[in-house]
Amino acid sequence: MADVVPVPVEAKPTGTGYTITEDTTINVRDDAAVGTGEYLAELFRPATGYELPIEDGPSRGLNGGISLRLDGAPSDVGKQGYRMQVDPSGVKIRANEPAGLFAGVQTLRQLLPPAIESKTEQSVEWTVSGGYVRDYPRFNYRGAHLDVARHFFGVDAVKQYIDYLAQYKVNHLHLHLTDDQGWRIEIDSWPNLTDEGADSEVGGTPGGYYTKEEYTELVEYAQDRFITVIPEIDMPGHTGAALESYAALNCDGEKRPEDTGVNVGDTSLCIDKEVTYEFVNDVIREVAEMTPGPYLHVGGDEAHTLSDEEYETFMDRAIPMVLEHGKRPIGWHQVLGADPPTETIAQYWYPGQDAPEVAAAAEEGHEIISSPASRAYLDMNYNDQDGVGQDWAGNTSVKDSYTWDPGTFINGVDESSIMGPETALWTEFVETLDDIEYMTFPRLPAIAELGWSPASKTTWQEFKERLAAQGPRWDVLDINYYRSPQVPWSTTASSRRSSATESHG
Ligand code: TNX
Repeated sequence: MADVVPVPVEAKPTGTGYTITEDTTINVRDDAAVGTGEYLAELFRPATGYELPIEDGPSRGLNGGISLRLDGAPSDVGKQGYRMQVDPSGVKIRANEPAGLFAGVQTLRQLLPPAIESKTEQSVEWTVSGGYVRDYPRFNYRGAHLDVARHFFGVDAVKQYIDYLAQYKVNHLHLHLTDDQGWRIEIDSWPNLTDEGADSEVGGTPGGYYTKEEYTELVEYAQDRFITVIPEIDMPGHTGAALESYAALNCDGEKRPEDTGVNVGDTSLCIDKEVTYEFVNDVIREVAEMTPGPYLHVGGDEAHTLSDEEYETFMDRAIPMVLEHGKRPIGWHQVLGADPPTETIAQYWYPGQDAPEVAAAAEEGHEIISSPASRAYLDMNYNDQDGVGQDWAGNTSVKDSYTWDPGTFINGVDESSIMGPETALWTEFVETLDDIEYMTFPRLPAIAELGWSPASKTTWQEFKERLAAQGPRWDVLDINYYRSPQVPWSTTASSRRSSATESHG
């Protein structure tokens, strides 16, 4: 029970456990739990080679199997928590809501040997150690951002990322869908956005975009894992791809040239043109229509070409459109400069702890997502040698990403105003899924634990041991993780990168 990440609220070992065998069944009584039962069966079938049929009805006899039920959980585990009991008669997971069962399944997965992650049958004794777990999150919101604009990542790569988030109980995926270098989401009323604005990326390679069907496929894949997709349409700055697609959106009436560089802050929609607001309204409407989740992110960062008045003029019109189309607006914390309505959530991203404007906004009732670049930016390099990212917020070691408190990081902001932490992975220099994995592991699990586990249980000394125990799982999953020297990885564990360089000499 000791090695689970994020560390559970309460876990007590109690002797003899349960062994999954070819006779094990998955028992599900509530319709709302069937999806999670099937997810669990699909997760465990390849490595065990067992059938693991889903049965409805009470657990029978000594081999009670794995039962998932929406009753019998203590009320203090809330909507996302669960209770789990493991003894020789079986594994019982109980929750108040399906999301809690899903969280319990992720814990169960980590209680089995790493070989459970294999896609081929392994001959291993599948014993879950005996014990009792009671667990629920510290923050209801635990997010991860992925920039698919600077480099485009297709449906399969994003699904893989979603699986990684699910594994560590992250429950929001923020997709940065538009920027200077590419527009990545189909909008019917403005077709040039993807006909012209999607065919390149940083460095001049081809790029791409999601059709509406593909976006919906991602949203549903995430939903099945209790992850809410948050689409970001970054405005009024970071709009080079839109300005490249439509001459009318430019103040000078001329299309902006394709942008394959990494500059920021030098583009903006034209604040004084009415067509700008028709465009913004159409885009927000269509994105809202294809997004079942409650949030829509309007970006709002680094509009350096605009005066404060122009910025405010723009946000005064754009933010109400988000509300009119039924979504709650989120903006990077600069959005607070436009004094938006209090429903607007501000995502804090500067590296430091002093942000008086954010503290004042929290005081007025705005909720805050905590993504300080010095801790939560997965595109920062680990040190001067390791990483495929940047260093403007400083190098960020695994320990740096773990040793902060999302609830108290911003001076003057009370924990009650913090929705939760969110990692950000900007992809100017992140080009492949291998790169994504290298920057994400092990820092995303670190921040996922800060988002889920009680602050009293998150000490670096213990965490680095738990993290080390994840290494063999990542090896089996073929994840290209960074073998930080801060973490006492077991000597048998080897990442793909190091096994390629070390063991074939
Ligand atoms: C700042 S963070 C940006 C992004 C860059 C990132 C690189 C934020 C809201 N804006 O446009 O990609 O730095 O780390």
